[in-house]
Amino acid sequence: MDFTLSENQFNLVYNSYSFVIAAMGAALLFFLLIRGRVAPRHRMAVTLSTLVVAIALYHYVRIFNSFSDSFSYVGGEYVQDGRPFNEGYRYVDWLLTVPLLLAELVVVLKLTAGKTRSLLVRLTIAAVAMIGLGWPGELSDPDSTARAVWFVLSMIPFLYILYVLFVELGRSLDRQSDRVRKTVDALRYIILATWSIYPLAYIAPTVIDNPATSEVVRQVGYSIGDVLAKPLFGLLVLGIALIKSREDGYLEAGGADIDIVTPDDLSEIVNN
Ligand code: RET
Repeated sequence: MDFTLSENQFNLVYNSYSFVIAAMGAALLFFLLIRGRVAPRHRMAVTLSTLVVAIALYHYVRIFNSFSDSFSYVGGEYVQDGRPFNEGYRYVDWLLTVPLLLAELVVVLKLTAGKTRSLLVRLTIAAVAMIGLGWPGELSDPDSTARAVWFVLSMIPFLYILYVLFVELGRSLDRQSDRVRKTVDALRYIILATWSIYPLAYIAPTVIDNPATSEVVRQVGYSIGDVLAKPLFGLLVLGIALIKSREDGYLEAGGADIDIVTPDDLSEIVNN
């Protein structure tokens, strides 16, 4: 659907993409630089975070260019009359990164091999289903029944993922130390809060009548979600990997006493 954005609306979306690119790039460098401070047996989680932000960095450059190319500046406004904006980059990005994000959380816990496998398989299938079922709805008309049906279908795997994280993962936490358990507990609430941004942004075109406003809300919403769900989440998982490294007695010269996040910080974030 072609529409027109005011200069401020266009810039808000444009700048939010630019912000995400900077955040992903910085996170990529940070995860690469920090990995030596994590004990080798806990590095897999950091490697997965590194991949996630690298994949997102690439896709956001594509999204940014596709968005800019679809508009021309005419009479003080941005008219979407160019090449169609390709939302597909976002879904391909999620298809790759959401299973990796869930894997981060699972592998950092170092559960038994059987439990890890079973969680990874089920969470990956659910993540792929959630995104695959959301995509056809994204392409359909905002007020169509089709969009509502795809939304509901996509919510099923979404709720299943939350069930696995809150109920099943909860049961496997008994063997973790107090600090790790508290951090993981907070992390699950952070997933709940940040991942809920996506379905909300998705329904923006249905609940907001003005197509320009709803497009801005959707794009900025997804961008905020991506910064919280990828770099921030990666930092929190890194926090767990560092706690576990220290619990295992891994001391790296000069690097033993950094604390990215403490369980106290996390409970503060969650409680506020
Ligand atoms: C869709 C479609 C509508 C229903 C639901 C959705 C959920 C999307 C989610 C995406 C999470 C993406 C992340 C990306 C970060 O890397 C597909 C919008 C429930 C939860 C975490």
